[in-house]
Amino acid sequence: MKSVALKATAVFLAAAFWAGPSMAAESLQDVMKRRGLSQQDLLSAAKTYTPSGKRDEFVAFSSGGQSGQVIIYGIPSMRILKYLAVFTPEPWQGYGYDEESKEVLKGGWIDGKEISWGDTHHPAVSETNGQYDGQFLFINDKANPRIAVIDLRDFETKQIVSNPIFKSDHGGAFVTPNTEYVIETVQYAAPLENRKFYPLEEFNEKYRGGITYWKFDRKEGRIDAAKSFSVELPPYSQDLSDAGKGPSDGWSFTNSFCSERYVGGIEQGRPPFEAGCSAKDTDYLHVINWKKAATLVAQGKAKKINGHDVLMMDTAVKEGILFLIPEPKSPHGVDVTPDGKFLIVSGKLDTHVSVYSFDKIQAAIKSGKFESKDPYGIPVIGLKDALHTQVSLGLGPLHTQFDSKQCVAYTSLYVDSQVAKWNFCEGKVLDKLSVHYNIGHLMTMEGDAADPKGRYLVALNKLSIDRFNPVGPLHPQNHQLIDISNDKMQLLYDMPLPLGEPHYAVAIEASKLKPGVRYKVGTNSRTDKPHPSAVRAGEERIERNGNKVSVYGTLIRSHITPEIIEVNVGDEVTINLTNLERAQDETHGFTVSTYNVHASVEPGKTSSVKFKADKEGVYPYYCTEFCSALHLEMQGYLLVKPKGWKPSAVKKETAKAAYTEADYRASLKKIADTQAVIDSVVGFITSTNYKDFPDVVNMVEDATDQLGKIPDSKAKHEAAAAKKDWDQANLWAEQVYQYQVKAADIGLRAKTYLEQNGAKKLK
Ligand code: RUQ
Ligand code: CUA
Repeated sequence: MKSVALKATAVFLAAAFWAGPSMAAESLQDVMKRRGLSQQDLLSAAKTYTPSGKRDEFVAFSSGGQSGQVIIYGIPSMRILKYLAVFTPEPWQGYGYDEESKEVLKGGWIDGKEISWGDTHHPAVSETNGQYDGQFLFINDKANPRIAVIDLRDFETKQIVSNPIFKSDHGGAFVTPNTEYVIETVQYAAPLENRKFYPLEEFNEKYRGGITYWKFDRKEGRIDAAKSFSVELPPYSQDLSDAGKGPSDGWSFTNSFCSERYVGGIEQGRPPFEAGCSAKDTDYLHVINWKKAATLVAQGKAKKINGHDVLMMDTAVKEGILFLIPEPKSPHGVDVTPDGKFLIVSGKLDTHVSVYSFDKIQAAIKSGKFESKDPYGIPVIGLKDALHTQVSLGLGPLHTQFDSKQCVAYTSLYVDSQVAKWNFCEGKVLDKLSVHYNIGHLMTMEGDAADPKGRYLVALNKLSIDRFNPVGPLHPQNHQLIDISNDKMQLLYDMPLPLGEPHYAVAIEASKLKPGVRYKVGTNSRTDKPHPSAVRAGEERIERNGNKVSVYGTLIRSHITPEIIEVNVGDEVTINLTNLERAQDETHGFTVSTYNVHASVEPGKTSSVKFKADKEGVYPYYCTEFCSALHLEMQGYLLVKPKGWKPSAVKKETAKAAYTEADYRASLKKIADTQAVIDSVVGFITSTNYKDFPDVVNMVEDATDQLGKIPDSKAKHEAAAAKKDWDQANLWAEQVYQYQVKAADIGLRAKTYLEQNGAKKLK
């Protein structure tokens, strides 16, 4: 009896110690009750919860809408991993605040003017044989027709190209099955010549749509504008596109709306655009043989407009590469099935999705069976002659994505706020799930590739209304995660996305992404080439050339070299900094107070900031990433001297001795103790097969670097001590300790890494 009571007391004490005085550990039932959770909630939680240290199966790239950026998150955890800077300056990444990224943004200037935002809509991952290869990401800017190229080796934007003939775009970016071309389609028709005015009365004659095929040079990792071309199209508000694959490879498909060519004019008593642009029952699906178009351009059959090759409509018709097919009603988007045999188009004002057969389209073209010509002479294939089937799904069908299961597709229903699961081969509905609210795009895993991965679907809802804690009249968007691995869809999770309106997203198997963790020392990350102003340790210097001052410096825990930069007011200052770290995640940031510059300098990278020192004074500069225990001390001074300033004006005052011999002895003791820790860590590391772990080898090199700096400082503190200069002796001893601390820090990281990654003991 007594012993039971004692035991109970011990348990109680332990519980009080660990969980606080009031409660013992909660059971699952307790938590369910306390938080009002159902069994279904628990099941959903189990399907999304990703324990600390575990990673996601898929990585999603979402357009960041008006933020001009890309949002990257993991699936199924829905944890945001990065806001990737694309069209808009972004301070954390130094994007638009260092010289290298300013060059990238400059590629997107239009008519010599800076454009500092973008309306991103459709991201696309590069493909090989129609399958996501994880090498590059492309995304468009609808407002200012542009395409950006992002390299997935370092997740940085490398290039922005602006469309030479469009004034807006929408249907980009879409890639051909081997990323030969990146497709960008116009949205609102306008004259193709730049800075050319025609009144709206001449809309039908002078305004044009079009589609641009940007040539992608995979080896360079850049779009080659000189080898890119466009096809002129009627002023039909071309919308989204998709490239054919498998049997339909070599063709691309673009839907359109407002083929009424209505020009609005509510002010003049005419019905508004929305009425005029949806008056007809059908618009046109554009069918284009891009492979043949490329050959025609190579043969010189294009016309130069604004210096860019454009295949004109009459040539395209004459050469038989451009066809139209009616599509009902106010269509939006076109999606090619994974097998490349069918194209699916939804009409926003129709309850149907229309499934077109590529075989039937080809048969009609071959036999010359057309129902009419449009006003521009383009042959129109009859809807009946091209249709495989039509399926009634619900109100406001928009976009379609595919499952890993044969013939299974998912379509968003904007008005119904539902996802419809259906079979496009047999034309029947399989399941429906309500979402909240007004779904636009939807995305399945690699769901527009030749080999979709199934598993999850994300509904990109336009409105979140009351789903989240209110944050004022402007609401976040809502991405809802849905489990599609079973017959019935199951809603798992709501994720607010608070950065612009994400339009489309793509998700790739995480295992296909293999980004680096550091650059080769001295790399300009925006050109992928060695930076001409990179220096190694010991080569740091400041050069003056007239009123231009160039600083060649380095960053390594925990100092910036140089620590003092003196310039004259009016000088143009360029500070180039190379991060010498090899350890993963040892990024240093850099800024100079009040000069509006910032750089994010990841291991190995060289970045430069440039500014005119146009005001005299003292401006601290510092590292902006909390990189080490001595991060706050990673600092320096920019001294901007006034005109005519003379150093003799300063009265030198020697500081009084602050340290004693006892302080020095204490420092030596501290050094000896720290060395013991280092020795034991080194002993552990070298007793394992650490050389099999490249990350650890890098950390060891890094630590050895730090330790290698000790003898110099040691000689200095010993020399000062011999002269009984206790101030100097102490300060240099302290520097030895700083090197030790950094080495020990990396050493401990390496040790933990080895322990967690199954390193083996050497005999
Ligand atoms: S859009 S909600 Cu810009 Cu892709 Cu269809
Ligand atoms: Cu480097 Cu903080």
